[in-house]
Amino acid sequence: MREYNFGEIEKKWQEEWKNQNLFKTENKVEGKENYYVLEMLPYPSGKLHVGHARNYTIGDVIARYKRMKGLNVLHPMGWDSFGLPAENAAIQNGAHPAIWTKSNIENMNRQLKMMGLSYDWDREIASYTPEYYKWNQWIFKKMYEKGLVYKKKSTVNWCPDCQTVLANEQVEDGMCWRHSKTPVIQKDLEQWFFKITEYADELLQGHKELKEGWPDKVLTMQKNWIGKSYGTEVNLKIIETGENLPVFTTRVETLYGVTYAVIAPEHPLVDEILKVNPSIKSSVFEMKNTDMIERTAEGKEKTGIATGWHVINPVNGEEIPLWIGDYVLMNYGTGAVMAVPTHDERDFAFAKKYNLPLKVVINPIDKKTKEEIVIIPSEMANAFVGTGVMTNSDKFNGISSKEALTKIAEYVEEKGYGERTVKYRLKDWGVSRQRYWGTPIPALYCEKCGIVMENDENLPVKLPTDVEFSGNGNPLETSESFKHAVCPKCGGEARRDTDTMDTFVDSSWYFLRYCDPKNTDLPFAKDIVDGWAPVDQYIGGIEHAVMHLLYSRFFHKVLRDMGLLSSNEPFKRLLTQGMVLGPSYYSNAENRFLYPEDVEIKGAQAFLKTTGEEVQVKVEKMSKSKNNGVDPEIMINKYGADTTRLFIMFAAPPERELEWNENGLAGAARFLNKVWRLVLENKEYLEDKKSIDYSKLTKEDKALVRKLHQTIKKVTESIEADYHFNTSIAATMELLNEMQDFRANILGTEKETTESKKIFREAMINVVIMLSPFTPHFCDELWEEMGNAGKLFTIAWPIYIEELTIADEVEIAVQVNGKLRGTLEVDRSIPKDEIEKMALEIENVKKFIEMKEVMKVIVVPGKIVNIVVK
Ligand code: ANZ
Ligand code: ZN
Ligand code: ZN
Repeated sequence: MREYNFGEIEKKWQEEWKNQNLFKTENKVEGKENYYVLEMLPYPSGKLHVGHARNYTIGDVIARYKRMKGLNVLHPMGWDSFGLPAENAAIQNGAHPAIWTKSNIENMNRQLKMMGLSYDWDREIASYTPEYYKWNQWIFKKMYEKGLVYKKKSTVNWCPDCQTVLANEQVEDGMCWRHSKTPVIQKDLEQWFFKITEYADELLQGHKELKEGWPDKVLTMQKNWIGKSYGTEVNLKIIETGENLPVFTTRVETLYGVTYAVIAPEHPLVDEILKVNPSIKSSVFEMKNTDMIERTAEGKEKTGIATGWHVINPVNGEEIPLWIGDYVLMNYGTGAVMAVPTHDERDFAFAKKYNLPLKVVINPIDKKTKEEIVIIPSEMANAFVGTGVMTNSDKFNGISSKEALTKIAEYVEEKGYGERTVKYRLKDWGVSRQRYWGTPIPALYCEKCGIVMENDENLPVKLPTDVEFSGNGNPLETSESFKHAVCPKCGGEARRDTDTMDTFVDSSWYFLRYCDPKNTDLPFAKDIVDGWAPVDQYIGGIEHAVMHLLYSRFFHKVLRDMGLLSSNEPFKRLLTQGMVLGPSYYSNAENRFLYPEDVEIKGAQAFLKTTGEEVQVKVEKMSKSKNNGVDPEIMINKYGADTTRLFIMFAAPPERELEWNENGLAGAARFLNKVWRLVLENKEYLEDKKSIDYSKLTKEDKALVRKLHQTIKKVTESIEADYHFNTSIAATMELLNEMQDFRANILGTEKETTESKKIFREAMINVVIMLSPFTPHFCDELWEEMGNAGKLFTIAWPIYIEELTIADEVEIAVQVNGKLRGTLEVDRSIPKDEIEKMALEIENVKKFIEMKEVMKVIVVPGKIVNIVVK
């Protein structure tokens, strides 16, 4: 018998599948329903990591399974290939980002092919190609025409030495990543924004449609991110100017307790104040330059500046001081708050620090006595944030604070002091990036016409090649050919926008482009996309719960409103895969993470080979810094793609964490070898191809038939219910054990019948078919060994017969007047009257019916016999 040589087999089938164009998908196939399965497209960093391997294996198993279930499956792959790392590489070693990116894609493409994934490579897309980014520009323009794109000033990180904008990840401890001694400052620049806030409510409402198919935790994260708040905007009159200062509060019932007001350092009023009171200029400047992450960190001490100005609380006419505070954010609410230190933690801390007055307006109620507990402000150690009874609030005294929330809001509206509003935490999406490796923004600036979008026929606006990657400034600004352009409107001279788009734009609609990847007239044709969208099953990491998954939903809705497609949501079902964990080894003596090859493992302990020191072992998320990652390519070379895939699928359900261990891989390899031998050593049983005569089965035959059908059922149901592939594989392993027993104890013995052989053949066939989504090369090879043509990818998934999953022998309870008097072990096929006769013959039953009249006998087949006597 020949050995299972995975290297040879995997290469052979990968070529065969490619030559036959097996995974090519038509947009429409008569009589087949479309099914779209998609894995999040990777950033081409250069090498596949184990998280990718897991993600794509999950997707591939689903794609293959659905195809075998008779669906027309779309399963594409592409490259999220714009972004910072390519540009950094260009700055550091001079290679053009395109060259770096292209070679990374080539390597990862080769690695993906090693895994035997069923992608339709004809639909491959890469976002860095002009054929793709042309449509980013086209969509940007359409959004601009619809008023969904606009420009406004916004704060960015700026390195004075690089003379350039830095991404958050390029700021390290407040310093520039390239200039460790240069503090990063905050600078206001005109930036492009997408008006995602216009869809805030629909993005929230849309959760109803996703409730079934998306994990709760992702919906919750999106809900918090959108952050809908019902509140009231109250106008405080500024004494110095006579103008109104609107503040947003969700707790208007505390309005009588306001003792000061605070505005954000970016608030437009600050400039006016500085004109009159320039002495606070430098403190304001300092406050503004602390980066947002630090400013809003929880538990951070709040900083304030007294402006010397005052505002009036409209409900009681009190004059209260106006402050500038770092805990107030300009881009939420109105950028100004009414402070109630007695009932808000942040205000309390601020008031204590700056000695501002406290005024209690809500007193708690004692739970037992139901009496009001009067709070003494000077004795407060914390703010009282609960509900209670109103005090110090004029005509609202004595009512509950819950009731006051509505009453005071109504009063404020009635008096014209303000009105009730809804605010969202969600902010408009800033898409301008001052860098090269992205989609150029198709805008121009003309002296005469102002901002003008490039004409459609001039799209794409291509990235120029005459640029310098010096690390200083935006490389696009070094290209004269790019900067100088013709105004699309008046034909005069115009300056091209040198910003490029956030790469999240690329990934917000790529799943639609796969449907119609070669379209040159439109991003995609409506009828084709409507045939596929929404994606039936999307698979990716939880780290994309908010931005990518929210931006894509926004784009989908915008494109729908432009009439380009019909569905409301991009992804019907979402699976967020768990992390891959591996053991890390940490040496206290050397104060570093060790490489696995430097440690010796003895049971649960590990020792540094060179010194014998016992080192710490921890199972944690694989990462470069902990030296605990595995390289999927090395695993595939060592064990084969099929074994690697099988291990990944068997070790944990897809949404859970997966602990990588080589023993598990070895176990998967052993199992495949067992299947291999079983098939190759028993080919003789494949000869009789006649169908099974189920009336001629022995008890042992029946047991194997039952196990087979139970297994098909289990495997199918585990896949259907949340893709619990580990259960599917475990069930197949059990079946294999029974087959081995059957082979040893029945076949070739006097117990063997013609039917036994046919049953064994049927089991062999089904094992190979059911394993094929997991280990496709291996199974195609066995399938060929078994004398079949055609690839398993195109074979129908087996169907189980419910009847055959149930044991023939059933236990029936026999009752006399409702009391259990005996049991019967009978074949399920025995008719009712037979069972009745047998029940009446049981010795113990006889005792209870002796001398009595049998009124009636109720037989519930397979369950119970009740004899009613008088
Ligand atoms: C007075 C008050 C009294 C408040 C009280 C709370 C408790 P959510 O629920 O998250 O929407 N706030 C408003 N705008 C702000 C801004 N730009 N920066 C920082 N804080 C701001 O939060 C709304 C509450 O957060 C508002 O209600 C306001 O403080 C504060 F006992 O107003 B509240
Ligand atoms: Zn710098
Ligand atoms: Zn012009």
